[in-house]
Amino acid sequence: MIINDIREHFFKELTRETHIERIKENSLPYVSLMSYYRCAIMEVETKFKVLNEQFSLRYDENPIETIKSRLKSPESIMKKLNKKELPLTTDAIEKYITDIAGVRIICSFEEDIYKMAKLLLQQDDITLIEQKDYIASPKESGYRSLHLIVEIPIFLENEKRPMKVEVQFRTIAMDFWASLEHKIRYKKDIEPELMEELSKELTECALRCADLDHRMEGIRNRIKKKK
Ligand code: 0O2
Repeated sequence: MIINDIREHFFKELTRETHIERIKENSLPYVSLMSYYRCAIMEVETKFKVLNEQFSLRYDENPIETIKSRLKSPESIMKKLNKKELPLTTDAIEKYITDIAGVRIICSFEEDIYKMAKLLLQQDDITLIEQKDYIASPKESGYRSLHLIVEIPIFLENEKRPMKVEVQFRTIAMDFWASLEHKIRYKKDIEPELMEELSKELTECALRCADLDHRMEGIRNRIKKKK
């Protein structure tokens, strides 16, 4: 009896270990790819930190308020692949999902957004893949932001790998609105009629945020002129 128990235990342990080994083997390409995206985020973040540092030194200005970065979660990646009817492979992720690595640059003023975007795009290791200007043409929801999909190389032990990163530029007001709107919209227990009402109000709030941005920029420019 004891021998049988030991045998069974040994067998279970063995299958558990092989199972874990299999999972590790199968997930290695995914884990590696995510690690490359993390490196790409670091590269992009550094570029903006350097620019902010230089502006601080040369002009006594900090055009960037905050940098927030995120790697898309496995659940969101899966959802997006399913929505686009793509195979669940690392090749499909790399080729068709452009926002796995996301860097959000929160600027003080709208003008700073375009300045920072231009300075990034003129760097010779950056390739622009796509640009969506939701500041010039806000979304129906009222969402405003400048989105760039860029390709940036990361330097690994034996290779140079181009990686895609989505850079979203927002002012503090744009980010304030988008963060709260995102929270409200994802609340599952709001009835459709109330949601419609709230959506209208949120769009109105977005317009007020835009107005605030323009007024604050006006104040900044008046001070600049005086100087
Ligand atoms: P998360 O967690 O923020 O990344 P796609 O990206 O392919 O799904 P599309 O239309 O090409 O679709 O992308 P779009 O609209 O240019 O950019 C999508 C991202 O912009 C969203 O990411 C949000 O971060 C942001 N966004 C776009 N519209 C709105 C909006 O109305 N409200 C808010 N709060 N954010 C918005 P994800 O994938 O939704 O999520």
